[in-house]
Amino acid sequence: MKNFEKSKRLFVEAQRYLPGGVDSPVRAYKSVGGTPLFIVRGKGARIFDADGNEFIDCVGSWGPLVLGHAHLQVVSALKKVAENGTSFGAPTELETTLAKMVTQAMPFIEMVRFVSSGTEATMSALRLARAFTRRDKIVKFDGGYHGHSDGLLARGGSGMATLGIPDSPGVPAGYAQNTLIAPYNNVGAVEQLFQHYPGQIAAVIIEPVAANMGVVLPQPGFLESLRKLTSKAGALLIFDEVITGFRLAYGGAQSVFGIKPDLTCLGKIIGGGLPVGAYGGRRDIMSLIAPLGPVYQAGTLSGNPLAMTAGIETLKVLSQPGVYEQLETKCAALEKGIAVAAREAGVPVQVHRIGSLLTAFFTRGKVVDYETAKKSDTTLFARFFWQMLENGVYWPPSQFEAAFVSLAHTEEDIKTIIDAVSRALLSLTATR
Ligand code: HOZ
Repeated sequence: MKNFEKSKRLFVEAQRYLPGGVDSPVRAYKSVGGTPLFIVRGKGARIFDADGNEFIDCVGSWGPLVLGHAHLQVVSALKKVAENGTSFGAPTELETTLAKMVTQAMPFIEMVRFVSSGTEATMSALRLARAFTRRDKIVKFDGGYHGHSDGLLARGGSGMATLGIPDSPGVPAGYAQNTLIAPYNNVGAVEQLFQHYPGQIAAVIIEPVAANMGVVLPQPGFLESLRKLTSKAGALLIFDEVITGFRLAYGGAQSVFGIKPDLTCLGKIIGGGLPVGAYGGRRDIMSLIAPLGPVYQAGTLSGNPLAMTAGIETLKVLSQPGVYEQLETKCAALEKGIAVAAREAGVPVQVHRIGSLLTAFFTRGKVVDYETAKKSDTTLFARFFWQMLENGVYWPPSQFEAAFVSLAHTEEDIKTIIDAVSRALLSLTATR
Protein backbone atom coordinates (compact mmCIF):
# COMPACT_ATOMS: atom_id res chain seq x y z
CA MET A 1 0.00 0.00 0.00
CA LYS A 2 1.29 3.45 -0.89
CA ASN A 3 1.83 5.93 1.88
CA PHE A 4 -0.05 9.24 1.57
CA GLU A 5 0.57 10.53 5.12
CA LYS A 6 2.22 13.81 4.16
CA SER A 7 -0.56 14.65 1.67
CA LYS A 8 -3.07 13.89 4.42
CA ARG A 9 -1.33 16.29 6.80
CA LEU A 10 -1.08 18.99 4.13
CA PHE A 11 -4.79 18.60 3.38
CA VAL A 12 -5.73 19.08 7.06
CA GLU A 13 -3.70 22.31 7.11
CA ALA A 14 -5.10 23.48 3.73
CA GLN A 15 -8.68 23.07 4.95
CA ARG A 16 -8.07 25.63 7.69
CA TYR A 17 -7.51 28.34 5.12
CA LEU A 18 -8.99 27.23 1.78
CA PRO A 19 -12.67 26.19 1.41
CA GLY A 20 -12.54 22.41 1.14
CA GLY A 21 -8.75 22.65 1.13
CA VAL A 22 -8.62 23.37 -2.60
CA ASP A 23 -8.96 26.13 -5.19
CA SER A 24 -11.10 24.11 -7.60
CA PRO A 25 -13.62 21.52 -6.42
CA VAL A 26 -12.76 18.41 -8.47
CA ARG A 27 -9.31 18.38 -6.87
CA ALA A 28 -10.79 17.61 -3.45
CA TYR A 29 -11.54 13.94 -4.38
CA LYS A 30 -15.06 14.27 -2.94
CA SER A 31 -16.57 11.83 -5.39
CA VAL A 32 -13.82 9.23 -5.00
CA GLY A 33 -13.36 9.67 -1.26
CA GLY A 34 -10.10 9.96 0.66
CA THR A 35 -7.56 12.73 0.63
CA PRO A 36 -6.23 14.52 -2.44
CA LEU A 37 -2.59 14.08 -3.29
CA PHE A 38 -0.41 17.16 -2.95
CA ILE A 39 1.89 17.38 -5.94
CA VAL A 40 5.40 18.73 -5.60
CA ARG A 41 6.88 18.16 -9.04
CA GLY A 42 6.14 17.10 -12.59
CA LYS A 43 8.47 16.05 -15.38
CA GLY A 44 7.38 14.71 -18.76
CA ALA A 45 4.56 12.21 -18.23
CA ARG A 46 5.22 11.88 -14.50
CA ILE A 47 4.16 13.65 -11.33
CA PHE A 48 5.56 13.23 -7.83
CA ASP A 49 3.58 13.75 -4.63
CA ALA A 50 4.59 15.10 -1.24
CA ASP A 51 5.18 11.56 0.08
CA GLY A 52 7.65 10.83 -2.70
CA ASN A 53 5.26 8.61 -4.72
CA GLU A 54 5.69 8.70 -8.49
CA PHE A 55 2.76 8.43 -10.92
CA ILE A 56 2.23 8.37 -14.65
CA ASP A 57 -0.05 11.36 -15.05
CA CYS A 58 -3.25 11.02 -17.09
CA VAL A 59 -4.65 14.40 -16.02
CA GLY A 60 -2.03 16.77 -17.44
CA SER A 61 -3.44 19.70 -15.48
CA TRP A 62 -6.81 18.90 -17.12
CA GLY A 63 -5.60 19.46 -20.64
CA PRO A 64 -3.00 22.20 -21.05
CA LEU A 65 0.07 19.98 -20.75
CA VAL A 66 -0.11 18.31 -24.14
CA LEU A 67 3.72 18.37 -24.21
CA GLY A 68 4.02 16.94 -20.70
CA HIS A 69 5.25 18.59 -17.51
CA ALA A 70 8.11 21.09 -17.46
CA HIS A 71 8.83 20.79 -21.17
CA LEU A 72 12.38 22.08 -21.74
CA GLN A 73 11.52 24.43 -24.62
CA VAL A 74 8.64 25.98 -22.67
CA VAL A 75 10.56 26.28 -19.41
CA SER A 76 13.67 27.85 -20.92
CA ALA A 77 11.60 30.39 -22.89
CA LEU A 78 9.68 31.23 -19.70
CA LYS A 79 12.90 31.78 -17.74
CA LYS A 80 14.20 34.23 -20.34
CA VAL A 81 10.95 36.17 -20.53
CA ALA A 82 10.47 36.29 -16.75
CA GLU A 83 13.87 37.92 -16.34
CA ASN A 84 12.57 40.85 -18.38
CA GLY A 85 9.42 41.32 -16.30
CA THR A 86 6.21 39.37 -15.87
CA SER A 87 3.46 41.89 -16.63
CA PHE A 88 3.29 45.43 -17.96
CA GLY A 89 -0.37 46.22 -18.48
CA ALA A 90 0.78 47.48 -21.87
CA PRO A 91 0.95 45.75 -25.24
CA THR A 92 3.77 43.36 -26.08
CA GLU A 93 4.63 41.81 -29.44
CA LEU A 94 4.11 38.37 -27.89
CA GLU A 95 0.33 38.91 -27.98
CA THR A 96 0.39 39.57 -31.72
CA THR A 97 2.63 36.56 -32.29
CA LEU A 98 0.27 34.19 -30.47
CA ALA A 99 -2.80 35.82 -32.07
CA LYS A 100 -1.26 35.24 -35.51
CA MET A 101 -0.57 31.60 -34.68
CA VAL A 102 -4.13 31.07 -33.45
CA THR A 103 -5.75 32.74 -36.47
CA GLN A 104 -3.54 30.78 -38.86
CA ALA A 105 -4.40 27.50 -37.12
CA MET A 106 -8.12 28.25 -37.00
CA PRO A 107 -9.10 30.27 -40.05
CA PHE A 108 -12.62 30.93 -38.70
CA ILE A 109 -10.99 33.00 -35.99
CA GLU A 110 -10.30 36.25 -37.79
CA MET A 111 -9.57 38.21 -34.63
CA VAL A 112 -8.89 37.05 -31.09
CA ARG A 113 -8.94 38.58 -27.59
CA PHE A 114 -6.78 36.99 -24.89
CA VAL A 115 -8.09 36.70 -21.35
CA SER A 116 -6.88 34.78 -18.30
CA SER A 117 -9.16 31.74 -18.07
CA GLY A 118 -11.65 29.65 -20.01
CA THR A 119 -14.42 31.00 -17.77
CA GLU A 120 -13.59 34.54 -18.82
CA ALA A 121 -13.50 33.50 -22.47
CA THR A 122 -16.99 31.94 -22.52
CA MET A 123 -18.49 34.66 -20.35
CA SER A 124 -17.14 37.38 -22.65
CA ALA A 125 -18.10 35.52 -25.83
CA LEU A 126 -21.69 35.37 -24.61
CA ARG A 127 -21.74 39.06 -23.76
CA LEU A 128 -20.50 39.74 -27.27
CA ALA A 129 -23.06 37.40 -28.84
CA ARG A 130 -25.86 39.12 -26.94
CA ALA A 131 -24.64 42.55 -28.01
CA PHE A 132 -24.26 41.48 -31.65
CA THR A 133 -27.69 39.86 -31.92
CA ARG A 134 -29.43 42.21 -29.45
CA ARG A 135 -31.02 39.15 -27.88
CA ASP A 136 -30.74 37.80 -24.32
CA LYS A 137 -31.31 34.06 -24.29
CA ILE A 138 -28.66 31.44 -24.83
CA VAL A 139 -28.81 27.68 -25.26
CA LYS A 140 -26.37 25.38 -23.51
CA PHE A 141 -26.37 21.62 -23.18
CA ASP A 142 -27.13 19.49 -20.17
CA GLY A 143 -23.79 18.39 -18.70
CA GLY A 144 -21.89 20.88 -20.86
CA TYR A 145 -19.44 22.93 -18.85
CA HIS A 146 -18.29 26.39 -19.88
CA GLY A 147 -16.70 27.68 -16.71
CA HIS A 148 -18.44 29.14 -13.70
CA SER A 149 -19.93 32.47 -14.77
CA ASP A 150 -23.49 33.03 -13.52
CA GLY A 151 -25.38 32.44 -16.75
CA LEU A 152 -23.56 29.20 -17.50
CA LEU A 153 -23.98 27.44 -14.18
CA ALA A 154 -27.19 25.61 -15.05
CA ARG A 155 -26.92 21.82 -15.33
CA GLY A 156 -23.16 22.03 -15.71
CA GLY A 157 -20.65 19.23 -16.11
CA SER A 158 -17.16 19.02 -14.61
CA GLY A 159 -17.16 19.75 -10.85
CA MET A 160 -20.94 20.21 -10.82
CA ALA A 161 -21.37 16.75 -12.34
CA THR A 162 -18.73 15.34 -10.00
CA LEU A 163 -20.44 16.75 -6.92
CA GLY A 164 -23.99 16.25 -8.23
CA ILE A 165 -24.87 19.98 -8.07
CA PRO A 166 -27.57 20.76 -10.71
CA ASP A 167 -27.57 24.56 -10.32
CA SER A 168 -25.51 26.77 -8.06
CA PRO A 169 -27.16 28.97 -5.45
CA GLY A 170 -26.19 32.62 -5.82
CA VAL A 171 -27.19 32.87 -9.47
CA PRO A 172 -29.92 35.53 -9.82
CA ALA A 173 -33.18 34.13 -11.22
CA GLY A 174 -32.96 36.58 -14.13
CA TYR A 175 -29.74 35.02 -15.32
CA ALA A 176 -31.04 31.48 -15.09
CA GLN A 177 -34.19 32.44 -17.05
CA ASN A 178 -32.05 33.39 -19.99
CA THR A 179 -30.20 30.08 -20.05
CA LEU A 180 -32.09 27.40 -21.96
CA ILE A 181 -31.00 23.79 -21.69
CA ALA A 182 -31.14 20.98 -24.23
CA PRO A 183 -29.81 17.44 -23.98
CA TYR A 184 -26.50 16.92 -25.81
CA ASN A 185 -26.91 15.19 -29.18
CA ASN A 186 -30.61 16.10 -29.34
CA VAL A 187 -31.32 18.31 -32.35
CA GLY A 188 -35.08 18.08 -31.85
CA ALA A 189 -34.83 19.71 -28.42
CA VAL A 190 -32.83 22.62 -29.83
CA GLU A 191 -35.33 23.02 -32.68
CA GLN A 192 -38.13 23.22 -30.13
CA LEU A 193 -36.31 25.92 -28.18
CA PHE A 194 -35.92 28.01 -31.33
CA GLN A 195 -39.64 27.54 -32.07
CA HIS A 196 -40.62 28.43 -28.53
CA TYR A 197 -38.43 31.56 -28.32
CA PRO A 198 -38.50 33.06 -31.82
CA GLY A 199 -36.08 35.95 -32.29
CA GLN A 200 -34.91 35.70 -28.68
CA ILE A 201 -31.93 33.32 -28.75
CA ALA A 202 -28.57 35.03 -29.11
CA ALA A 203 -26.38 31.96 -29.27
CA VAL A 204 -25.95 28.24 -28.87
CA ILE A 205 -22.79 27.43 -26.94
CA ILE A 206 -21.42 23.92 -27.12
CA GLU A 207 -18.33 21.85 -26.49
CA PRO A 208 -18.10 20.26 -29.96
CA VAL A 209 -16.90 17.16 -28.17
CA ALA A 210 -18.34 17.13 -24.68
CA ALA A 211 -15.48 16.58 -22.26
CA ASN A 212 -16.89 17.63 -18.91
CA MET A 213 -19.51 14.88 -18.50
CA GLY A 214 -16.79 12.48 -19.46
CA VAL A 215 -15.95 12.38 -23.16
CA VAL A 216 -19.12 12.19 -25.27
CA LEU A 217 -18.81 12.52 -29.03
CA PRO A 218 -21.28 14.43 -31.19
CA GLN A 219 -23.41 12.03 -33.21
CA PRO A 220 -23.08 12.33 -36.99
CA GLY A 221 -24.98 15.37 -38.20
CA PHE A 222 -25.50 16.92 -34.76
CA LEU A 223 -23.05 19.80 -35.12
CA GLU A 224 -24.10 20.36 -38.74
CA SER A 225 -27.73 20.66 -37.64
CA LEU A 226 -26.80 23.17 -34.95
CA ARG A 227 -24.97 25.21 -37.56
CA LYS A 228 -28.06 25.21 -39.82
CA LEU A 229 -30.51 25.97 -37.00
CA THR A 230 -28.50 28.87 -35.62
CA SER A 231 -27.88 30.42 -39.04
CA LYS A 232 -31.57 30.16 -39.92
CA ALA A 233 -32.60 31.80 -36.65
CA GLY A 234 -30.00 34.57 -36.81
CA ALA A 235 -28.30 33.22 -33.68
CA LEU A 236 -24.57 32.65 -33.25
CA LEU A 237 -22.92 29.27 -32.88
CA ILE A 238 -20.19 29.35 -30.24
CA PHE A 239 -17.74 26.48 -30.00
CA ASP A 240 -16.20 26.10 -26.57
CA GLU A 241 -12.88 24.60 -27.60
CA VAL A 242 -11.16 25.25 -24.27
CA ILE A 243 -10.40 21.52 -24.10
CA THR A 244 -10.54 20.46 -27.76
CA GLY A 245 -8.65 23.44 -29.24
CA PHE A 246 -5.14 22.34 -30.35
CA ARG A 247 -5.91 19.01 -28.63
CA LEU A 248 -7.85 17.08 -31.27
CA ALA A 249 -5.96 18.70 -34.14
CA TYR A 250 -3.96 21.86 -34.68
CA GLY A 251 -7.16 23.37 -36.09
CA GLY A 252 -9.27 22.10 -33.18
CA ALA A 253 -12.58 20.25 -33.31
CA GLN A 254 -13.87 22.71 -35.93
CA SER A 255 -11.28 21.41 -38.38
CA VAL A 256 -11.99 17.78 -37.46
CA PHE A 257 -15.75 18.12 -38.00
CA GLY A 258 -15.58 20.79 -40.72
CA ILE A 259 -17.96 23.22 -39.02
CA LYS A 260 -17.59 26.98 -39.04
CA PRO A 261 -18.58 28.49 -35.69
CA ASP A 262 -19.18 32.23 -35.42
CA LEU A 263 -17.15 32.46 -32.23
CA THR A 264 -14.65 30.10 -30.60
CA CYS A 265 -13.49 29.98 -27.01
CA LEU A 266 -10.02 28.71 -26.22
CA GLY A 267 -7.92 28.13 -23.10
CA LYS A 268 -5.65 25.49 -21.60
CA ILE A 269 -3.21 24.48 -24.41
CA ILE A 270 -2.81 28.01 -25.79
CA GLY A 271 -1.35 28.95 -22.40
CA GLY A 272 0.97 25.94 -22.22
CA GLY A 273 0.14 25.45 -18.52
CA LEU A 274 -0.12 29.11 -17.53
CA PRO A 275 -3.46 30.84 -16.87
CA VAL A 276 -4.98 31.85 -20.19
CA GLY A 277 -8.16 31.97 -22.21
CA ALA A 278 -9.20 33.51 -25.50
CA TYR A 279 -12.26 34.15 -27.59
CA GLY A 280 -12.29 34.94 -31.25
CA GLY A 281 -14.18 34.63 -34.48
CA ARG A 282 -15.75 36.64 -37.25
CA ARG A 283 -14.21 40.06 -37.70
CA ASP A 284 -17.60 41.81 -37.86
CA ILE A 285 -18.53 40.35 -34.48
CA MET A 286 -15.13 40.83 -32.81
CA SER A 287 -15.11 44.47 -33.95
CA LEU A 288 -17.77 45.19 -31.34
CA ILE A 289 -15.26 44.68 -28.52
CA ALA A 290 -13.86 47.74 -26.74
CA PRO A 291 -11.90 49.78 -27.64
CA LEU A 292 -12.94 49.09 -31.25
CA GLY A 293 -16.61 48.86 -30.29
CA PRO A 294 -18.85 49.33 -27.25
CA VAL A 295 -18.80 45.82 -25.67
CA TYR A 296 -16.64 46.17 -22.60
CA GLN A 297 -14.20 43.52 -21.42
CA ALA A 298 -10.76 44.04 -19.89
CA GLY A 299 -8.08 42.41 -17.72
CA THR A 300 -4.82 43.50 -16.08
CA LEU A 301 -3.13 40.16 -16.72
CA SER A 302 -4.75 39.51 -20.11
CA GLY A 303 -2.13 38.55 -22.69
CA ASN A 304 0.64 38.64 -20.09
CA PRO A 305 4.12 37.80 -21.38
CA LEU A 306 4.50 34.53 -19.48
CA ALA A 307 1.23 32.98 -20.63
CA MET A 308 1.80 34.18 -24.20
CA THR A 309 5.31 32.70 -24.22
CA ALA A 310 4.23 29.30 -22.88
CA GLY A 311 1.44 29.28 -25.47
CA ILE A 312 3.73 30.24 -28.35
CA GLU A 313 6.32 27.58 -27.49
CA THR A 314 3.63 24.92 -27.06
CA LEU A 315 2.04 25.73 -30.42
CA LYS A 316 5.47 25.70 -32.08
CA VAL A 317 5.91 22.09 -31.02
CA LEU A 318 2.33 21.18 -31.95
CA SER A 319 2.70 22.63 -35.44
CA GLN A 320 5.43 20.14 -36.31
CA PRO A 321 4.47 17.29 -38.64
CA GLY A 322 3.43 13.98 -37.11
CA VAL A 323 2.56 15.32 -33.67
CA TYR A 324 -1.18 14.61 -33.76
CA GLU A 325 -0.57 11.21 -35.37
CA GLN A 326 1.61 10.34 -32.37
CA LEU A 327 -1.11 11.40 -29.93
CA GLU A 328 -3.68 9.42 -31.90
CA THR A 329 -1.57 6.24 -31.93
CA LYS A 330 -0.82 6.38 -28.22
CA CYS A 331 -4.35 7.08 -27.09
CA ALA A 332 -5.84 4.55 -29.52
CA ALA A 333 -3.57 1.91 -27.95
CA LEU A 334 -4.80 2.98 -24.53
CA GLU A 335 -8.43 2.81 -25.63
CA LYS A 336 -7.95 -0.68 -27.00
CA GLY A 337 -6.02 -1.82 -23.92
CA ILE A 338 -8.74 -0.61 -21.56
CA ALA A 339 -11.50 -2.26 -23.60
CA VAL A 340 -9.64 -5.59 -23.60
CA ALA A 341 -8.83 -5.35 -19.88
CA ALA A 342 -12.48 -4.60 -19.08
CA ARG A 343 -13.68 -7.56 -21.14
CA GLU A 344 -11.17 -9.88 -19.48
CA ALA A 345 -12.11 -8.66 -16.02
CA GLY A 346 -15.85 -8.85 -16.80
CA VAL A 347 -16.42 -5.21 -15.80
CA PRO A 348 -18.90 -3.32 -18.01
CA VAL A 349 -17.01 -0.28 -19.27
CA GLN A 350 -17.69 1.99 -22.26
CA VAL A 351 -14.48 3.54 -23.53
CA HIS A 352 -14.98 6.82 -25.37
CA ARG A 353 -12.05 8.37 -27.15
CA ILE A 354 -11.23 10.98 -29.71
CA GLY A 355 -7.61 11.99 -30.34
CA SER A 356 -5.85 12.15 -26.99
CA LEU A 357 -9.04 12.57 -24.91
CA LEU A 358 -10.55 9.53 -23.24
CA THR A 359 -13.15 8.47 -20.68
CA ALA A 360 -13.91 4.98 -19.42
CA PHE A 361 -17.55 5.04 -18.30
CA PHE A 362 -18.41 2.34 -15.78
CA THR A 363 -21.72 1.46 -17.33
CA ARG A 364 -23.26 -1.23 -19.51
CA GLY A 365 -25.41 1.15 -21.58
CA LYS A 366 -24.51 3.44 -24.44
CA VAL A 367 -23.49 6.97 -23.37
CA VAL A 368 -24.79 9.72 -25.65
CA ASP A 369 -25.61 12.54 -23.24
CA TYR A 370 -25.49 13.57 -19.58
CA GLU A 371 -28.46 11.40 -18.53
CA THR A 372 -26.82 8.27 -19.91
CA ALA A 373 -23.39 9.30 -18.56
CA LYS A 374 -24.94 9.62 -15.10
CA LYS A 375 -25.98 5.96 -15.22
CA SER A 376 -22.30 5.11 -14.60
CA ASP A 377 -21.43 3.27 -11.40
CA THR A 378 -19.53 6.04 -9.60
CA THR A 379 -18.84 3.84 -6.57
CA LEU A 380 -17.07 1.32 -8.75
CA PHE A 381 -15.25 4.15 -10.50
CA ALA A 382 -14.02 5.47 -7.13
CA ARG A 383 -12.54 2.07 -6.28
CA PHE A 384 -10.96 1.91 -9.72
CA PHE A 385 -9.41 5.35 -9.19
CA TRP A 386 -7.73 4.32 -5.92
CA GLN A 387 -6.51 1.08 -7.43
CA MET A 388 -4.97 3.06 -10.29
CA LEU A 389 -3.08 5.19 -7.76
CA GLU A 390 -1.89 2.03 -6.01
CA ASN A 391 -0.65 0.86 -9.40
CA GLY A 392 1.23 4.10 -10.07
CA VAL A 393 -1.19 5.92 -12.37
CA TYR A 394 -2.80 9.29 -11.65
CA TRP A 395 -6.24 8.96 -13.30
CA PRO A 396 -8.79 11.85 -13.16
CA PRO A 397 -10.52 11.72 -9.76
CA SER A 398 -14.00 11.90 -11.32
CA GLN A 399 -16.09 9.70 -13.58
CA PHE A 400 -17.18 12.83 -15.41
CA GLU A 401 -13.82 14.18 -16.52
CA ALA A 402 -11.55 13.25 -19.42
CA ALA A 403 -8.19 11.54 -19.17
CA PHE A 404 -5.46 13.20 -21.24
CA VAL A 405 -2.55 11.61 -23.10
CA SER A 406 0.45 13.84 -23.87
CA LEU A 407 3.40 13.72 -26.24
CA ALA A 408 5.54 12.89 -23.21
CA HIS A 409 3.81 9.53 -22.68
CA THR A 410 5.96 6.83 -24.23
CA GLU A 411 4.68 3.55 -25.68
CA GLU A 412 6.10 1.97 -22.54
CA ASP A 413 4.07 4.35 -20.37
CA ILE A 414 0.90 3.43 -22.26
CA LYS A 415 1.62 -0.26 -21.65
CA THR A 416 2.19 0.46 -17.96
CA ILE A 417 -1.14 2.34 -17.78
CA ILE A 418 -2.94 -0.57 -19.47
CA ASP A 419 -1.35 -3.03 -17.01
CA ALA A 420 -2.50 -0.81 -14.16
CA VAL A 421 -6.03 -0.68 -15.60
CA SER A 422 -6.04 -4.44 -15.93
CA ARG A 423 -4.88 -4.99 -12.34
CA ALA A 424 -7.30 -2.35 -11.03
CA LEU A 425 -10.29 -3.90 -12.83
CA LEU A 426 -9.37 -7.42 -11.75
CA SER A 427 -9.09 -6.30 -8.15
CA LEU A 428 -12.61 -4.82 -8.41
CA THR A 429 -14.08 -8.13 -9.49
CA ALA A 430 -12.08 -10.06 -6.89
CA THR A 431 -13.69 -8.10 -4.07
CA ARG A 432 -17.18 -7.68 -5.54
N1 HOZ B 1 -12.84 22.13 -14.38
C1 HOZ B 1 -11.64 21.37 -14.52
C2 HOZ B 1 -11.85 20.10 -15.21
N2 HOZ B 1 -12.67 20.11 -16.35
C3 HOZ B 1 -10.99 21.11 -13.19
C4 HOZ B 1 -10.11 22.23 -12.83
C5 HOZ B 1 -9.18 21.92 -11.66
O1 HOZ B 1 -9.64 21.44 -10.65
O2 HOZ B 1 -8.01 22.16 -11.79
